[in-house]
Amino acid sequence: MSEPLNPVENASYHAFPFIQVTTIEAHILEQQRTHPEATGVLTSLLYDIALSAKIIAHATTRAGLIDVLGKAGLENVQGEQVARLDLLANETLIRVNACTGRLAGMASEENADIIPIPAGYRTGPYVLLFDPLDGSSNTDYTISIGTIFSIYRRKSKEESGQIEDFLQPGRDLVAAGYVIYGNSTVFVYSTGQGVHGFTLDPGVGEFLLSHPNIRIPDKPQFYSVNQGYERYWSSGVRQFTDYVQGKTGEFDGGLSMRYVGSLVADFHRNLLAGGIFYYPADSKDPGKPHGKLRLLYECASLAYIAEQAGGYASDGRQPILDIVPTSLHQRTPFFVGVIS
Ligand code: AHM
Ligand code: MG
Repeated sequence: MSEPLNPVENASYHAFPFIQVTTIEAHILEQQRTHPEATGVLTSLLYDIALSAKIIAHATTRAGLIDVLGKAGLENVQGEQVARLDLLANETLIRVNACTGRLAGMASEENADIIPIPAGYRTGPYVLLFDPLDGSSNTDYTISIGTIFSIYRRKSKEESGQIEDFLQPGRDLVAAGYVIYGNSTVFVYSTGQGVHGFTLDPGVGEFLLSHPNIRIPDKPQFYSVNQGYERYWSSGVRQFTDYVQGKTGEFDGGLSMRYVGSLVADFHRNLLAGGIFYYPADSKDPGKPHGKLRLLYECASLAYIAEQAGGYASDGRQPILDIVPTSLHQRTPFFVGVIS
């Protein structure tokens, strides 16, 4: 029998299994090193988004204790009721990012127009788009919600960002990601070099690498769709649903159904466990013939993450990343995940 290691005499002894601790900042810097031409602006911008997420998480985790629940009594540009946490998350992202000199402008699901950089502040090479608090109809019920973001390089030469800087196809994304505020807060991002996830350690206030190189499993487990709207679907979407339910003989009797009603939560689960999320076009509301989800604030970013993780995303006809947007708040049918 071999002698137990003596921690004093053996440098290789560890009381706990050795786990490398990587902060999000160290990870982004490491990825930047593979791009010698990088200036560090993108790295700092991603870190600013992580800071915004910490501030938002600080509010969401205390939501029943501080006065942030309920509706704000306003309608947004989409004609939807704005939750007070929507406003808090939106204001946080705008205030953290407006004056850093890294952006030429921002666009938010909550704002009708481009959010300019305040007069007197420097502008930068990127534009930032976000859904500040996705799934906010769930905020009052302690259900997971999230932030979704995308970053493009500006195209225009003017000082402040122009509409063409924002209406870029997902293929031109420089970086994208999301934050999920669930039983823990997890930040997932990609700069085109795989997908990486970080869990917020609230004790030290840092996002630490917890999910390196996420790959979506080839074999789907779940399908996620609001089946309450089935009567408004096309026959094609109904057939697709029969298929994922195994009614046409696939998937050993069918996939299991999971639907939270927070896109970030449904997407995150399916990314890690394997599955498909869809929000198809429906005839429920003649004002929204392309479904509910927004191309620029929700779908392009998650499509980019899905493709980087080995999955796909489509509007039913073409890859989401190939769609050239024509307006800031345009909606699209969305099918994302893996089906094999
Ligand atoms: P939001 O950005 O205003 O929260 O709306 C988007 C949300 C998604 O998170 C979710 O997938 C969808 O709306 C749920 O809609 P529905 O209640 O119609 O199923
Ligand atoms: Mg949303």
